[in-house]
Amino acid sequence: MRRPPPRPTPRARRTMRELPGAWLQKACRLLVLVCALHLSAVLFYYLAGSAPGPRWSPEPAPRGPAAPSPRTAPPPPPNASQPCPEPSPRLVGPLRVEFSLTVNLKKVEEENPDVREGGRHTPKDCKALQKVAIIIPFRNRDEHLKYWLYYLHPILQRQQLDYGVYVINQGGEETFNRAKLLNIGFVEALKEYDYDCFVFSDVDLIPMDDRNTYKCYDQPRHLSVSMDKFGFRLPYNQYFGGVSALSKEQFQKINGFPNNYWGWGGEDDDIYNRLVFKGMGISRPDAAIGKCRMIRHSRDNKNEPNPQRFNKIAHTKETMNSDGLNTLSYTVVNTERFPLYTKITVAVGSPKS
Ligand SMILES: [Mn+2]
Repeated sequence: MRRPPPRPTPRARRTMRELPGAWLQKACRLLVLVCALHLSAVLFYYLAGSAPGPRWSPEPAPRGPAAPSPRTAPPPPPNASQPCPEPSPRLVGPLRVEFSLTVNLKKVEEENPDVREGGRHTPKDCKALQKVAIIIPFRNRDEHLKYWLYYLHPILQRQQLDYGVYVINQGGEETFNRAKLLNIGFVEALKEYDYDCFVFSDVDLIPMDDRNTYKCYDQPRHLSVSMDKFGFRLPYNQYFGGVSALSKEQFQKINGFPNNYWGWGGEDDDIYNRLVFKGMGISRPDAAIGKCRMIRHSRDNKNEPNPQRFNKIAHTKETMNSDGLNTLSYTVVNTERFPLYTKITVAVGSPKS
């Protein structure tokens, strides 16, 4: 059985008759009251210096290992004679890396006041554990270099390294020769400072975690172990391309890198072979810390895949003692000292010479 709908009470009937004017007025008054209450609460917390909810911060909150808050751990007094602690307490862990922003080098200079002319930096508070020359083989990649400088200078300073940035620019129009440029960087950097470690980095690779320290280890180090380009994994176990670090001794032990790989590919495998033939192994960070991004680009002119590379890699053992540091010949065309890097333009010859 269906019950008849309840009849409105007298009070309800009256309210309905007053609608809409009076009812709306009541609702508005209530709304204003709530707003005023909210505003005064916000004002109170703001003045008390602890606004509820997340506070805006100019930098992404550091994740990863504890970056000591200045309140709990005051920085030690500057003492440049004390060795820097290991790992650096200034590291923040994973970093956001993207290439959509526009980099203004003037601004990067201002943001890195402790980088000296030529792209040099020495920690103030402690004595760096290593003197690191960063060697970047280069030609016509100024846009990529801007990103590299923007991201790497802050990272390298947090890693508390005594470092210098050397961009080795291949002059002329001959086919690109990455490994020879790296050899030249080694020799030229040593003319300037007593470096004990050399990081060889492509200009388009940015680490995504500052715990991936750009320094040398007991064994030659491969740093770019999980690149976005390869789905954040090693393309193959012997891969030694991208970013690597060798101490002065390790580099000299293998007679440097080959000078005869013209065009793209193979030189990194030759370097790997050299290390193995001299009884060394590869040291690597774990896959999470070793993540890095490569700036997307099309293949450069005059850097076509080298068709001879497979044949050459097969003969590293016979060629490594007669092709390398001991046969390196080139001419420096120009040395320019910019605020954030030193650019050395060189003539490297041609495949036939
Ligand atoms: Mn690339």
